[in-house]
Amino acid sequence: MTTTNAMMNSTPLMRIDIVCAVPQVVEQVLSTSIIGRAREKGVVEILLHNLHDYATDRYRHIDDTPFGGGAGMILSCEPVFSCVERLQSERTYDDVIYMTPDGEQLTQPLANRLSMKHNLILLAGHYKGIDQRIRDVLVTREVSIGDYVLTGGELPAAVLADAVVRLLPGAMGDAESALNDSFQTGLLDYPHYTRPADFRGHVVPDVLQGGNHAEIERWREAEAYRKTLQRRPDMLEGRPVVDPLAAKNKRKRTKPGSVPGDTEVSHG
Ligand code: 6GU
Repeated sequence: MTTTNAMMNSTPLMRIDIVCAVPQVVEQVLSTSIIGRAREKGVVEILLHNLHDYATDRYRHIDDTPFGGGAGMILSCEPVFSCVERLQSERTYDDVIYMTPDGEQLTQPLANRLSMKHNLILLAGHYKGIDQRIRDVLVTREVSIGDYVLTGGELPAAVLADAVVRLLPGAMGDAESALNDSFQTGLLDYPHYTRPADFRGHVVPDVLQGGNHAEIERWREAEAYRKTLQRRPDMLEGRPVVDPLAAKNKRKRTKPGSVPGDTEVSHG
């Protein structure tokens, strides 16, 4: 796709600065597909900063052994303070987010809230840990992408950026509006099919091949509900029990905001 001037937003809605040891990993992921196009269109500006560029010794070391002993290397204060303070001298940041498995878990409501911010710094460690003083002084929020451990914060930073940027107005076409995503609707997604209608005897449900849109909508909601009940009953807690196939007038999918703890996205 080519980017025309008409498509360019003069000021991006959001700027994300990612501070890490291996920017190539993040750059690759965030240059592709919807996020890559959002950057081309000027919806978001994402800048990568290599901590090695802020090292003070000639071997560009950014880590050192831990006080008190133990295995693994610890990301040092100097390169991180130097990089983050330089950024902060140029603009005000809403948050400096440290990606760490002991942070608050990334959920759709958190992604929604972060999508309302204008300037974010994402800090990714790549070692056993980072000097606690970085967390005490610079970091305003700590986020994990789930209960498992990765070798570095680069992929988590890319995951967070992806989850947030796709919510920005203009990042996706209206048809794919992020508001219809699982976790925004409060239900898991219904099954999708495309041609052919019969693939090696596996057939597409009849209802989808007919043109009755109300019926299709009811089928999709019933399937979404069934899958959610089966796989994630916890998501249905506090939600009125409805049988979508029986509820003729109540065809509307649940709006974002109706699930406890959920946050409606409105950039208006
Ligand atoms: Cl944010 N960082 C690392 N290193 N591992 C993780 C994570 C973050 N979230 C889940 N596992």
